[in-house]
Amino acid sequence: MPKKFYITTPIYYTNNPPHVGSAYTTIAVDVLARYYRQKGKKVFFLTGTDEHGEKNAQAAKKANKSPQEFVDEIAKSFKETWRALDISNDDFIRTTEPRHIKGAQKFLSALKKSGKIYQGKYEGLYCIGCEKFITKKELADGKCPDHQKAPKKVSETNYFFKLSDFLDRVKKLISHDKIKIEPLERKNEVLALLKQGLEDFSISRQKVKWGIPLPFDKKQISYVWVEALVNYITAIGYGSNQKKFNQLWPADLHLIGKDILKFHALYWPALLLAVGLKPPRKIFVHGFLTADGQKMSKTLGNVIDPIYLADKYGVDALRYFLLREIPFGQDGDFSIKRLEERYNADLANGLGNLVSRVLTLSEKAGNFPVIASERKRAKQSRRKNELIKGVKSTQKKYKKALEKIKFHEALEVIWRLISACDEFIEKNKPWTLISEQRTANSEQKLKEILLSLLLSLKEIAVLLRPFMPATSEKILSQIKLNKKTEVLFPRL
Ligand code: ME8
Repeated sequence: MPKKFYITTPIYYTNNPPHVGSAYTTIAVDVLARYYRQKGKKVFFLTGTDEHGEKNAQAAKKANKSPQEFVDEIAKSFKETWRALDISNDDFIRTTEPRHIKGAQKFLSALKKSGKIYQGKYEGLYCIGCEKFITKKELADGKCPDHQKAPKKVSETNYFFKLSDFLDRVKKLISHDKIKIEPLERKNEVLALLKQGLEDFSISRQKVKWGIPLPFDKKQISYVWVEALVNYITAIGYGSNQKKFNQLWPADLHLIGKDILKFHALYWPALLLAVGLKPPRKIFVHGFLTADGQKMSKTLGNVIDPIYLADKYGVDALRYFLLREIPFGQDGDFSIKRLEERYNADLANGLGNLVSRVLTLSEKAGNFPVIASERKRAKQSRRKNELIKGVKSTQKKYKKALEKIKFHEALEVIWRLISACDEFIEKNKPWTLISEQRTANSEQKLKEILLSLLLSLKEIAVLLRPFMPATSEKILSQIKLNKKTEVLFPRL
């Protein structure tokens, strides 16, 4: 039985259509999903939309639409964008779907049954942009630093979750990497939060209407964050398909941005433990794409439409750029200038040039077919020639980088092989062998050179497949290597 690999993106708010920030996380998860599928794992890749709560309701009001009508439109634009960006998700959960509502209510009932819910009065501040209760300490100049807006004062009777009862257990799980939080500095950040101490949090809202009613008190609706986190289990059958749920839970990886770390690393495991479910295995946290140093966000209005970028530069160029430019985990400025520079240097002059060079050479040499009988010879040349030796070490380094979720390193390794191919061409000057009157010897040498280049190119295309699926297919179809030659290299 192949091993399952359940991987998720956050579910995005439907107050606005997708932007390059949400595309960033989704493309990253897509690359991992494609990589692990290629490795033979039974991948389940989930994404979706977070449609309830004040933030979405306010956006609908502003657009003069009913909340349902509004979120239907935005959810559609998310689905269309992910199709356009070649995202290979296995499911798309919307929190307004019956399967989610049913599962969320089951979860809320289980939480109540656990005895860890109590009624209390909340008085304090709330940032609608974050959909979270916020303390004065977290503000900068009286405003939420992420949304540049003053929070509103809230005073209402809510239900609270006894978070404090679970913090010791959660701390142990995180310290011992039973819930692995990466990169390390994020794990330390969570441990520091735990050291500071955390207050119980409210799981319901009294004055908000757009949401899921609490099964034990219909006058209140579920706090949007509790409901949103639960998507990771309702989508795989919690409350509707127990068998599927048992097969897929716990999640192998939640990939998120650093803005929602506390919810995923602390609240979510505690909520799961309260109802007797396992916590997720791993949470990987990436940084922010910034514009002139400031977080790109829909609320701040400094975002770029990923479809515009894909139309202008190509889907694969966008996918490549986002994961190559900024070391994954860190913040980094998104700039069109850099995208264009990388497009020209890495894609047009690097990869594109190598493909056309090798194809032209091979055509000029008479396109001798790379047939199965060449395998033996290629095996011999593998022992001799540096280029083929380099392919093996490229594979190893690539695998290591991707499994540590270091996309930029994996891509760097591929581009080193591209440079090695260029150097190999310069060194061996196959064109001199093409133009010469060919002897049996020179013909043999030419074949070996071209075969090494074609095989390296094939490997480059295979390694690029998760990142740039269409480009990879195009290269593979252009070089048309005989299927049998594939066994020369161990599969990934
Ligand atoms: O927080 N740079 O939804 P959201 C990098 N609904 N990534 C970015 C980004 C940026 N500038 N802007 C957004 C929510 N993202 C909740 C999540 S999950 C149970 C509920 C990405 O629409 C990044 O992954 O605000 C971030 O964590 C996420 O979008 C926030 O999306």
